[in-house]
Amino acid sequence: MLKTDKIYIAGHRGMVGSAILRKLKSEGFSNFVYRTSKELDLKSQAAVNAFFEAEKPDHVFLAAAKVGGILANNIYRADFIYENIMIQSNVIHAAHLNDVQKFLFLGSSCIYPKLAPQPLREDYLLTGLLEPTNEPYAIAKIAGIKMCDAYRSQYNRNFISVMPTNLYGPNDNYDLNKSHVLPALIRKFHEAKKNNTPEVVMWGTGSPKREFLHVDDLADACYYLMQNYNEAGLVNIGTGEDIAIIDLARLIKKIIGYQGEITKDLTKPDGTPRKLMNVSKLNQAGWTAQIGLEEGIQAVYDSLKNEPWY
Ligand code: GFB
Repeated sequence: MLKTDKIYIAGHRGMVGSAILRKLKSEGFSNFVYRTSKELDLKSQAAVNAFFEAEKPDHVFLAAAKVGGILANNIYRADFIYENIMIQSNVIHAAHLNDVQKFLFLGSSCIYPKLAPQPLREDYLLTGLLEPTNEPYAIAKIAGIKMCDAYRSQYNRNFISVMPTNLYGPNDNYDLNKSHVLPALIRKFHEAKKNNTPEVVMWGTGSPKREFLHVDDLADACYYLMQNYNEAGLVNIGTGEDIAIIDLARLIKKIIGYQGEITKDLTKPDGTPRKLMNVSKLNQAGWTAQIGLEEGIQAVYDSLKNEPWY
């Protein structure tokens, strides 16, 4: 990417999109185009085509998506498959019609089979059944990967797909019904400490393991791959280490200084038992994550004073 190239970040106000924007600005880029979801409905093919024809971006980061935690994925199944397939299909196709030089598609670690061997290698994709709670979302993201590869094959488009692990960081979602586990537990422990509540309720058994990557590390990896990766297939982005949910809860409890108990709500799903990414492909390409989990969570917690619930 040249500093003069026009860069479109779809989803620039979300946790991932805003991190990519921060990273590119820090690298000296300034020729950006972006629209809020009110200004441009990415589910509308006509609106997306008109936007691309008018703006003709050189590079595109597709960070706009319908996202959420295990409960939201399991409840809003139709929304997760419809909205994500519409958004990605419209943006990928418009990128082709308007000769975008390079396109980065963001997927998720939930695309891999529920019981695939760990750590997850990129070639485990489509080798087994998916985790039921997020299958609609996973199917949409798998379709996006395959679409990027199909446009590379038929039209020689340089559209790449990256698969981040579970993410956290600035501009995360703290709605307890829609969020992922890490922001949810930060809010739960903070509110329990503030209100002197005797216990914090953790969903499920706490035995599933998850890998957590700070979104600034993700943005750094996306920048690196946009500059250096030009192949079909997908690239995992993660830290290469995971933690049991119960141990994550204890870590967040310690960071926030909550003294009460952790109890388990076994009516909530555990989801996939583990989804640790094999990041050797990325590491061999020269990139490794820099932000440790405890320091990352502390930094996020220290930045939350303006949240309405804080
Ligand atoms: O982060 P999370 O919602 O999504 O849940 P997944 C991870 C684990 O944390 C599950 C447990 O075992 C949850 O039961 N958990 C414990 C909690 N307490 C809580 C809580 O208060 N809130 C939440 N949300 N979880 C998502 C996929 O799966 O991963 C998405 O559904 C996406 O599609 C995302 O792929 C990265 O990691 O299980």
